[in-house]
Amino acid sequence: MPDAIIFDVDGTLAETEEVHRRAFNETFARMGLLWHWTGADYARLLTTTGGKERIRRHMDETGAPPTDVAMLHAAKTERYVQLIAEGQIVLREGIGALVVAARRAGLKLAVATTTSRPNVEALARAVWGRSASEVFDVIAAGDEVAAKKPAPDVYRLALDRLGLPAARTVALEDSRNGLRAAIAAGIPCIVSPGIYTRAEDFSGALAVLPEFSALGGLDGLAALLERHAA
Ligand code: XBP
Ligand code: MG
Repeated sequence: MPDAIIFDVDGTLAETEEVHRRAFNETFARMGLLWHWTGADYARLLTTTGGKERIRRHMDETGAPPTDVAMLHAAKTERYVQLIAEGQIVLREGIGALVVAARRAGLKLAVATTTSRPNVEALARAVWGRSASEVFDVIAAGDEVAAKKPAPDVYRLALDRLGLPAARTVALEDSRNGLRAAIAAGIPCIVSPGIYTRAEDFSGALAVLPEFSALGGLDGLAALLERHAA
């Protein structure tokens, strides 16, 4: 059994990306920018992790006039938090049960995400009715590290705060960038792709599952890790 499970947030705990996309588009319109990201645009842009980085890429690609990215992104976060609070989202299949079982078994729970802390708080409040720090022992967020996924920084920060070696933990992810980040930090990683990441290459993953419910709970998780270690 691992000592800790480290969860990605967007696409893993819940299918949040369409809420992110809506928050981006509503914010662009409210700020008077004639920008709009369709689902196809967003699928492409998502390979750049981080909202601010994604906005900068859009400006580079379209030659849009310079915009205050930090201000724009802060407004997007505010809108995203509102939308999540309005109850737009549910946990992905298997996540709720896994969190309960892991807590009961005394495992530590952590988050390693590209998104920022207010978005993790909003999600925890909406789906568990609790603050994120009541659900997770450790939260490592994108704005706390120098480089976002696929860099290992946010996973290393989570390990540091857990006080555990990588091999005693397991990561759950939905994307290739997330998988690469976990692997680069030496953490075994299980993937269940989300709506935007189904076609990605997950080589190096311990397992690729249709949903996290297919893991077979903590026993299934322990069996997978044992096979990996053998
Ligand atoms: C998810 C992301 C995030 C969200 C937007 O990556 O890339 O950027 O799309 O969040 P992962 P912010 O699930 O691999 O962590 O706008 O708050 O950056
Ligand atoms: Mg993700």
